[in-house]
Amino acid sequence: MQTLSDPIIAVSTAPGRAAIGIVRLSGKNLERFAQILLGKKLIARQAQFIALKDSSQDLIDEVLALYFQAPQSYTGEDVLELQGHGGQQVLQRIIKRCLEVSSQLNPVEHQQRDSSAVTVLPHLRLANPGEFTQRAYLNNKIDLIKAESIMDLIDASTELAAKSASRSLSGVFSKELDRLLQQVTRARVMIEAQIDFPEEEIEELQAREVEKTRHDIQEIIEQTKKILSKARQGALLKEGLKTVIVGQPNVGKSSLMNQLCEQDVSIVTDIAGTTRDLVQQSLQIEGIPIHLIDTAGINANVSLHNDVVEMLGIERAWKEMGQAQLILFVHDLTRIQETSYRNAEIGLDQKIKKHIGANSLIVHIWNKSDLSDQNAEVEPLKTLVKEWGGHQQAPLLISTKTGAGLAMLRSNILQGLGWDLNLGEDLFMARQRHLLSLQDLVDHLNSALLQATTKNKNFDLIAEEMRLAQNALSQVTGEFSSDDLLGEIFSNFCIGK
Ligand SMILES: Nc1nc2c(ncn2[C@@H]2O[C@H](COP(=O)(O)OP(=O)(O)OP(=O)(O)O)[C@@H](O)[C@H]2O)c(=O)[nH]1
Ligand SMILES: [Mg+2]
Repeated sequence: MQTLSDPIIAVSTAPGRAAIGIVRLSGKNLERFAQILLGKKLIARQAQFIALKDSSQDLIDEVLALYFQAPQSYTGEDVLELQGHGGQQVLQRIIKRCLEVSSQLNPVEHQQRDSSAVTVLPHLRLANPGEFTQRAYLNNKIDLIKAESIMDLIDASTELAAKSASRSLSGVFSKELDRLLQQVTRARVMIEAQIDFPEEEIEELQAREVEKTRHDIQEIIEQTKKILSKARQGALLKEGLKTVIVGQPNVGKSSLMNQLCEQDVSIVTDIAGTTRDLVQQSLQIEGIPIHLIDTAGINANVSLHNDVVEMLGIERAWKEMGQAQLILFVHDLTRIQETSYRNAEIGLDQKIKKHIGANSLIVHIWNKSDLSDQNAEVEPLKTLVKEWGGHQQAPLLISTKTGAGLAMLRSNILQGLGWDLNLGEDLFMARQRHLLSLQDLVDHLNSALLQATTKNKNFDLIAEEMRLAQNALSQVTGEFSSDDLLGEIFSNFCIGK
């Protein structure tokens, strides 16, 4: 059976042809193993040039060996890095040789470094995805946030994402959370002290203490909210935003898709009902990944003319809308005077609102502004925007033909998301799980505050809320995390990391 105390080995560089490739090993007491494998005693942190040979003394590769002694290593265990040439066959032969040497090692060779006891170590095995980083976490070299940011840094597809991930890795996010944790702990201690004091003795003192605690909790809530808003932007950077373009047939959805992507990804014709299937493409606005989906035009009368393909397309459009964070609802400016068109718009708007998630956002866009007298249109649209609600202050008029209004649309999308461009340099990478725990923290703090404000205060209840608040916070850094969560996080890493 595999355990986390087995020594492990993996190729840590990407597959393919490259100048160098690195094989990495981690485990307890690797020193003797390294000496037998390489025929040389290694000095910690000193690169040594070695001709690595197989059991018949044929050369496998000339490697640079680097040895890191526990606990001063990436994993907190002994780590051996063998830098060979970057061909897959060479690296696999190095691994094969290491496994062979390990399987032949006599248990006596595994004598503990710091005691005379002889322990039989399990044989070297291939590492699971993320297992090096998992060990770094288990050996307290890094917290969970840093472990996650290592993966985010590797995966970062934009400069801003990479910058944010390195800020998380450098500990900016962890430090902010540590500070919060200290504040929560301090407030918790104060409240627990109240439980132990007999009421009659210290009534006046207690009143003062409660006031101070209330003030402290309020401050922690404010702090958490600030961190949450930065974390939200960080999460957006990582996960991107699922955006669906919807509207009646022929309003210009596919034309908008192509304009935003700056590519001809979707077919455009003047025939209503051109788009049937979903067309998907990812793009970036100010470094934020947007996963854009063009859908079939929603035709209220489709069942009347019994077009099966169109019906299936519309079904898919509704399904995507249900999962989207942002809906770009496109309208045709040239048709807003038509009663049947307007009624269909109003019906569609109501249906969309019922269908989408509570936190999803709708942006209304009036297209084909090049064909209409805009000044005449804006006033009635203002009323409509007000009626339809949402964050939009003014009607957004665009022309996918001339490109007019598209810059405005882009900034409208960012504004609607609450994106603060000024936070650019101040961001750290975050994930949905961080947001959920931080929101949990705010909820428990609010409950504690509510209890502390009521007349007949129940200090046990306040203390319990503060305990739950502390737990929520510890879950983010991984101090209290379930094995399932850890398994999920590390299994998403690549092998060798
Ligand atoms: N003048 C003008 N024509 C436009 C504009 N946007 C789209 N069109 C035209 O409107 C027609 C429909 O455009 P599409 O982008 O295919 O519309 P759609 O909403 O995707 O249509 P379906 O897929 O059929 O639902 C095409 O003939 C486009 O050239 C615009 O801004 N100005
Ligand atoms: Mg279309």
